Amino acid sequence: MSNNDTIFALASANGSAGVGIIRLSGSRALDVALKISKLKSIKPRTVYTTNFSNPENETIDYGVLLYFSAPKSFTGEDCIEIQCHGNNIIYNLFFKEFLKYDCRMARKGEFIQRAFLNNKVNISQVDATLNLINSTTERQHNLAIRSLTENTLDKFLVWREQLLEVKTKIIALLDFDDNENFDSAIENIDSTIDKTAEDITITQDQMEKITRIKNGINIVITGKVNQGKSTLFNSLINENRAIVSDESGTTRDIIEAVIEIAGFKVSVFDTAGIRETDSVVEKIGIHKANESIASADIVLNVVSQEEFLKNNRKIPDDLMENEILVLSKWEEDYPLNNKNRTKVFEVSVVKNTGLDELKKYLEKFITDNFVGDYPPILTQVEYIDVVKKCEKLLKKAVKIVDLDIKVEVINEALNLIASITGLTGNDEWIDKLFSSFCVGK
Ligand SMILES: Nc1nc2c(ncn2[C@@H]2O[C@H](COP(=O)(O)OP(=O)(O)OP(=O)(O)O)[C@@H](O)[C@H]2O)c(=O)[nH]1
Ligand SMILES: [Mg+2]
Repeated sequence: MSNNDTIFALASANGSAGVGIIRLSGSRALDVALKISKLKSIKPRTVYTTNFSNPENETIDYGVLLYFSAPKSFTGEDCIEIQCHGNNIIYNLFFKEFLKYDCRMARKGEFIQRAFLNNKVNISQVDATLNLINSTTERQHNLAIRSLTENTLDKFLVWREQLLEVKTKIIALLDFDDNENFDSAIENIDSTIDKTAEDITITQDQMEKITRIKNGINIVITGKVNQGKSTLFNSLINENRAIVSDESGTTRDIIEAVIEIAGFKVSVFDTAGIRETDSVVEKIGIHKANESIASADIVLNVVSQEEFLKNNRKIPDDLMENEILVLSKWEEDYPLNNKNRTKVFEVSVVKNTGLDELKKYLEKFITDNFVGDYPPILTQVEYIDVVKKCEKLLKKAVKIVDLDIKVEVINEALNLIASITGLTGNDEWIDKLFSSFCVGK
């Protein structure tokens, strides 16, 4: 397989539809278009309506043909777009013809990869396009469309500038170490490093939040066995997904459901009840439950009224910041005297009490924590890793007295930033990024 191949794919979704769009890109695209259409010549950016047929003159379909000549096309190569009737049989008949003319089916993301290699889009636009195509909520769409129109590399370029300035200043000091303003120069350098590190810290937090908005905010329901976790799960997602029974240890595995709260994509997880058990399967379930708590944005700790009254009847003071105490099966009158009431909800699914308050609180929690004026920024996990490493290096650099070592560490940070701003397209994770696209993009 080579990058000189002429590639084709369905650009619209599979299956029956009013219109289906097929794309061809590469040096043979125009020739193929002339062969399968009845057209004598094809001018760029002109709309043609034509019959499409095979060499035996059997009609494949009737539709629209567009030609975008290189380099003024999406991929930067000669591109043909065919708008036909939306139907898999028709698509396959077209593909059979293309194969005869030595074209091949595109790999996932190959069109946009070619656009990237031909400098038609930068990595920031690739990332934003992927987010746009995959967005399922308005918030995700909003972030993606902003990233597509604004430059998500800006932040990295600013940091690069600042660190290059730091580097130049350190080198100047190395050359003239009898500089009478040495101390103030060092102070100035360190303050720039500090400022950059601070900005990186803030941005890193925003990147994590953006990733959450993109991938889903996690709510994990946990607690001992038989507390009504699965019942709560079913009512939060408005569907009878998890098995509910009065048998302890009903839920063994993690069950996930995706819902939308305040315009955000939210994944709700029901987990195995925590208890001492000899069952191997249940133990695995409990282990998984504990793991999922670690990555939760919100933990719903479910304790039934019976369990609560049996124990010390006290609401713990040490609820985690993201922990909400759900006092379930709360059907007997029992007044609670506790200061920390905002994160405690008495709920009965049977009597339908407390649920609305809990849902409202979840909405508020998510809105307070995730609505923000985020800068357009790259969002792949790999970028966050780079930013984290960079932050660490800068915090280290400020403390280093030896100027030779200091400049070395700054250089390391600069190289990390360059690994993003100067991407060449050969990097392994860039390949991963392109393969996250569907075939046809
Ligand atoms: N009275 C009353 N019963 C409830 C309520 N919520 C759940 N239950 C009952 O409590 C029992 C246990 O419910 P589940 O939702 O299966 O509890 P769980 O915590 O998921 O249990 P495990 O999966 O075994 O850990 C079932 O018989 C439910 O019908 C409630 O609000 N009121
Ligand atoms: Mg359960």
